[in-house]
Amino acid sequence: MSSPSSACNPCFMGLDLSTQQLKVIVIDGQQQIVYQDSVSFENHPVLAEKYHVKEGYHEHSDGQRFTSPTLMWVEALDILLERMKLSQSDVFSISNIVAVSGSGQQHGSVYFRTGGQALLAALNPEKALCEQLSAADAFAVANSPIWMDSSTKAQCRGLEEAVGGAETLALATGSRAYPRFTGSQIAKISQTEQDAYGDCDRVCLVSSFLCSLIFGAYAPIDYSDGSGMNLLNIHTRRWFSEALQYCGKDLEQKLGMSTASYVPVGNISSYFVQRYAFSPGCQVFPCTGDNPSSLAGLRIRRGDVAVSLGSSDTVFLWMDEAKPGLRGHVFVNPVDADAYMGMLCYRNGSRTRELIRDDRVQLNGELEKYPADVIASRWQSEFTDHLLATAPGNGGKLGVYFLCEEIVPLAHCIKRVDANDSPVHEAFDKAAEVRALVEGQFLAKRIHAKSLGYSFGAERRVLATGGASVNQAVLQVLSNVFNAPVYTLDVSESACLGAAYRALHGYKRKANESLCFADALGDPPSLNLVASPDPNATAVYDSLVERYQRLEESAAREFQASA
Ligand code: XUL
Repeated sequence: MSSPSSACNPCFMGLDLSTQQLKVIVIDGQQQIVYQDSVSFENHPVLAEKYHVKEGYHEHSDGQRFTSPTLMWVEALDILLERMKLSQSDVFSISNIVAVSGSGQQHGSVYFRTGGQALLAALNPEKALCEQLSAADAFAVANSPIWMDSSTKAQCRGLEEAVGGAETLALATGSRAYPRFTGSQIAKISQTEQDAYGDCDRVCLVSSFLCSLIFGAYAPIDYSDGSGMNLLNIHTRRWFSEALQYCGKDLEQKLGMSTASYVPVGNISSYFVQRYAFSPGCQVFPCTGDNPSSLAGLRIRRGDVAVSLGSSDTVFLWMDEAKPGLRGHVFVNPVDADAYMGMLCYRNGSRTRELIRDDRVQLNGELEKYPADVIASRWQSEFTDHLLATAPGNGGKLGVYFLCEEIVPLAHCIKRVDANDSPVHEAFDKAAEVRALVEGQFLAKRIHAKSLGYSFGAERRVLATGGASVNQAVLQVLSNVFNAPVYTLDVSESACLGAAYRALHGYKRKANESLCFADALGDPPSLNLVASPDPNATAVYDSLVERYQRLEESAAREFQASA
């Protein structure tokens, strides 16, 4: 039952357990933010003293293992909620929160020791969560492997072989095997820490772990974050048994159920009701991964492409059909389980753009060190000048600029060709070099989006975010390459906000199960139309697609041959 006040002013809470911090956003029924806070794992004095993490994690001496102390995440939740309790005011009361959801860094895993379920159900509201879970030694693996971990290459090979090859795995689970994906991480623990694996009766994702704490019992893994494990068949939404068999004994029982991201899990744990005065009727909705939750936070709708132009570039695609392959990822869509979400992560983003602009084109080396603040101020003028001095299609000059090792595709080189596809070994002149880079990066996004199953319908929009989205000339190229209008939107903390939006959607679905996310949320926040496609330029890019693809393939083949 909701309290009378929550019935008048219902609020919706989103949590985000990210790599560096735990965040919270509470919105009211009009989607206005009424409360917001975060706890940094590295900088909060209590956490800093106890866990000694740098940027939220421990990097191990082999440079491949990356873990975070699981109890640190629990203690951060204690701190965040304690502060929230003390911050209540006329405009914000915890008792008004009627629904909660969350998001978590993708792929990371948490291992509850057998009996965790009973422990979560019997927590004493007089004591902090961390104190009780620590005293009970609740985790069979004390340090959770996180998404930065790359120590499982052998298990990735084993997993792909066990299911009949990389392509079979990708077709079923949405991605080929990646070291950070949870399947190979679980396999490594089941192979190398047999006692810990045997002692564990529930393997959670970071998202379902957060949800389990709030729910007070083991919570299901949602289909969308579950798609980042190499263990869920994204078409049937059932566990992919061939993969489970390779990754660990009795894994199906240890993973538990999976569910659509908007089906209620149940009411909030009585622990939070008694300790923080949450309403006993407050509903918990499945937590999902940070990238799926960002799709909700950006309110991407059917047919949209979101392009984040940050130090690395990320593309989210709303897709009705999935055609997963050896590049990129397909997840079940977090706001519509009958649809899909495509995701492409490029390592060469703004840093590479800036280095090319500044003639610092060496492979490796400077990329990581190059200071972001030097760069930002010169985004506008110099890039614009170079792009305006050259024409769409760049007179046939094309280039791939993988200054750091790229993942889509796996390649590490610079390659340029002239209009006859003859290799060019020296840099083009500065303006042509900048144009070749920008056009190539956007052609790559278009090509890889299509190969994941994205369909270029008439209604498509491109939503641009991130640092480089301030540059209109860059966005005009994006618009011409995608033959779609480009809008900018200014949403910060999209994953956390997305969790609050998803709580709101789930809550409203109670009255009408067919209510879709877009209808529950109403009109998206104001978008600014910044570029419309020019049909002449678009025709030029249509004619460049195959040539760019060949150039990229030759870079990928070269890399493979040298590996
Ligand atoms: C996505 C990925 C990262 C994490 C970061 O595949 O590994 O974006 O989700 O939190």
